[in-house]
Amino acid sequence: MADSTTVYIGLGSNIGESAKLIKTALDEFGKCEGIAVSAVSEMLKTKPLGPVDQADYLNAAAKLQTTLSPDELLKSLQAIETSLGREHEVKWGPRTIDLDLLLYGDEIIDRLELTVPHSQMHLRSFVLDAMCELASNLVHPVLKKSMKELNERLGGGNFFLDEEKPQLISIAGIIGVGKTTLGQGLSKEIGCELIREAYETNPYMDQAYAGKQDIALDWQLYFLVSRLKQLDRESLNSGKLYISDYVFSKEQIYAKRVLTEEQRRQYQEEYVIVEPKIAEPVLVIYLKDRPAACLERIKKRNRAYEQQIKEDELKNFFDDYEELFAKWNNCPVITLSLDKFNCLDENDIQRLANEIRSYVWIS
Ligand code: PH2
Ligand code: MG
Ligand code: MG
Repeated sequence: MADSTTVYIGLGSNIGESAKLIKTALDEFGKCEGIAVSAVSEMLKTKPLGPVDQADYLNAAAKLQTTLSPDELLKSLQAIETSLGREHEVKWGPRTIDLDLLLYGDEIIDRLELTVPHSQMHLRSFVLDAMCELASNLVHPVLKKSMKELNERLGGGNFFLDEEKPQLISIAGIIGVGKTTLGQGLSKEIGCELIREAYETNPYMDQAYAGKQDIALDWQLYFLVSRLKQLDRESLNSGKLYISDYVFSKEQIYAKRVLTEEQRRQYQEEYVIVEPKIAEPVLVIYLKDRPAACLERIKKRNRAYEQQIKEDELKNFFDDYEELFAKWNNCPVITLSLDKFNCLDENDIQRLANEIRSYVWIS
């Protein structure tokens, strides 16, 4: 097709004979003047995303060549939806066929009737799995990351921007990686509250790092209570942005590493009461650096109690964090390697803040 644009369409159905409906929609594309289908992903059965209880979906993506403008193409998609029995339905509700314009070349369109790239495609594994099949190296024009990279952030999960939740962004990573520095830079750039780990007030830090095993339980329980005070979902506002310089899930890492078996049993009794009350992050920023480089930073900032820390201990925590995020699918995770990102560079902070805006609900 002369002077055509490459576009990607997301297809979904969970009413009627979904596989047949998706095939028919693809046939209809082919019949449209100015549209040619050049590739189609496999159809994937996916759990329904969103607040509505409904049947599983079949989802797929298609690559098209078109000479139509974005608005003409949108009209064609809507006409095909209507011809296949799509009715006016509730938001997030079940549908016979849903045809979403995901990408139109590398155009960025932000109008009431049409947003391209699709405003939540980067939050949905059922979209990015299909996109990876068709074009894993294709770069998202707003986020400037490949489909593959965006998909890896989701851990197989599907998410949506939920204004009902506190918009908590948690920064994770081992001691000395620069979580607080990043949190300070980001909270200033984005203009939101920074929730800082209460280690200065924890009266057990010195003894704990000096290896006094009998106070380890008090040490960890102090943190547990302070996390609850800071991250109790009742005390955070829905729709409001917060950044914390730690991720609550690290409590289990520390409990495993620093408590004896008996202490851990006692700790766990309190943990199961606290854990359900804690606001889950809507986004995690996982900061990564070599343990040796983190040890250098620890020496430089020279907090007395931290000077005992050995590289081997940092390596253990590094492995624990890697394990945690290898199976994490509670929210998207943006992983930053410090060989490519500088927490003190304003341009790096600005770029990251812009990316973050696509992963949180902003009024
Ligand atoms: N579409 C929705 C709501 N939820 N869930 C899945 N898995 N796939 C969809 O295409 C989908 C959904 C409304 O458009
Ligand atoms: Mg849709
Ligand atoms: Mg739609």
